[in-house]
Amino acid sequence: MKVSLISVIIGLAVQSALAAPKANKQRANSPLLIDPDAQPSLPSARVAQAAAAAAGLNITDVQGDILIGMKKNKELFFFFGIKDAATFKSKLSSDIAPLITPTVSLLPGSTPPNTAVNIAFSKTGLDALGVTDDLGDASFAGGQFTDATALGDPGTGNWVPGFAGTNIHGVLLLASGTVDDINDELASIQSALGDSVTEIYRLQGAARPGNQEGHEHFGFMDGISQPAVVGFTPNIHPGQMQVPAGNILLGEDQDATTRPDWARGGSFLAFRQLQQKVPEFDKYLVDNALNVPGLTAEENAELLGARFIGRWKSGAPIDLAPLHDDTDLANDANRNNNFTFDHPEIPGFDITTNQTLCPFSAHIRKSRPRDDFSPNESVVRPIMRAGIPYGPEVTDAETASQASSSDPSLERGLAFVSYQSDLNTGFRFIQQNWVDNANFFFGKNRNYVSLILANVLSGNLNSPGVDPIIGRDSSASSVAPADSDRVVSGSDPLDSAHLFTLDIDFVVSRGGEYFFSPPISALTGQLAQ
Ligand code: N7H
Repeated sequence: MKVSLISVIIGLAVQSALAAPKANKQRANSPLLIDPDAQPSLPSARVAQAAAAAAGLNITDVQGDILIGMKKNKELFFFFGIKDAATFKSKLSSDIAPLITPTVSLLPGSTPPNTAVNIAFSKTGLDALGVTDDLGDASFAGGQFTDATALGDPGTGNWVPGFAGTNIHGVLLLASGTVDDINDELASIQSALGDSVTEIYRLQGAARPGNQEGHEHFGFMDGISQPAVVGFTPNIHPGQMQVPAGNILLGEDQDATTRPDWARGGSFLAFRQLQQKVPEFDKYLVDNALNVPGLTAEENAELLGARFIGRWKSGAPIDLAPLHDDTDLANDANRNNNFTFDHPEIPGFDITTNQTLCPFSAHIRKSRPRDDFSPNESVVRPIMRAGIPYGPEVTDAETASQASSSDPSLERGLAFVSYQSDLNTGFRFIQQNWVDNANFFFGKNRNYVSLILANVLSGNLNSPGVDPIIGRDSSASSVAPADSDRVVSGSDPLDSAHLFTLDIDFVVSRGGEYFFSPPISALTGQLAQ
């Protein structure tokens, strides 16, 4: 049965009237963290400690960045090489380990440091320290440089030189309320480490200013949908994915891989510097605005952007607010994740064909397909996203020319960070098998979504295309060159067959590296020996 846009919207209005009461936020108490309403709040130190104790999790040994999400105000990534392993080990144990901020110190109710410090090591970094234990992750062992084309990058020509190779041994992550405080802390760390390390590259991130706090550079609120980790987040919001600690932390509950004992409570950190072409993205939306009756041209351009992402700029999901942004919905953590892409309450709605509400290609549907893998989201690929925007705001000159400046000091984007216990089933799987897979549902998981697949095969549906934001088809024998056409369907709510040809990469990979963020105890133990 065909369902009109209008009947779908009426069905949604009924659902919205039955919405749960608004969540009460527990505020973070430090200028080093932001806490926008749309993001899930952190548990208090007391509540998290009780949950952790019950689950056998030691959150005073887990580094602070891993579980708190995209909440840093200012954050510096300082990438280094180790020149003198013996001195570095000794300083790591005596001077650096005491500075490392555990999870519990960043939670409401605790006394946070002025500047939080975390540290993580690449495979070549562990090798340099003489730590050769197998951590059980082939992608980590191989490093990101050799993984570039598998991730859809058009080679490594656009990579920051420091990332192109295997010279980066580690990264220090410093977060604070001000860049000055970060620089002071870094200076004292550098003075402690002396010549045992050398700087390879640094990237300064910052939450965007004013009412854009928490929004990434295209303007969309980020960090809304994060997994609730058993033993850390006891209060789960409706629609939040609950995952065992072993999905994010090595050696914890339901981590199926054998790990060295000393690595328990650590996590793999995928870092990517992702440049965002903001004026070009905005121009594309205006030039290709939708044609939904009753909306202005500007609203039709905004709607196309929202359908590329799957959320409005406020963070409201289009699956619940299909035609207009809804800030109240966005800011209510009890509602802003409470959707599955399926709508049994709407008569005749068929999740396998109906893209009226959210396209199959939308960024959030590609990266978390929810009920497309029904029943009960059976294929879970949890990652804890912990990135931060970098670079300045768009200048007036860029807005006027509708093009990003070539001035390197004006580069902007997302310092993408995700934590997971297995790169190949976490970040890498999402990027390769869902985001970069133009056929998405044709993939290895065809049995889960066989109905959708059947619709595509029988010609009732177009191939969804790659994720319009970060997807680049990597299935061919060689990856397509930068800015080659990417074709996306489903983005027009009135005509899902309408194809959008994206002739520019809105997001450009500048490279990155895979790291292991060890438990704090390892900094004075295994890594210092
Ligand atoms: Fe995405 N964006 O603004 O377009 N992302 N992302 N991401 N992302 C999300 O729910 C964005 C990137 C995920 O559970 C939102 O938090 C940008 C990579 C996942 O429903 C927005 C870039 C990968 C989710 C963005 C970028 C992911 C998610 C909605 C790069 C992994 C949660 C807010 C410049 C391979 C999906 C939210 C869920 C959400 C944006 C990168 C994954 C607005 C600009 C590389 C799993």
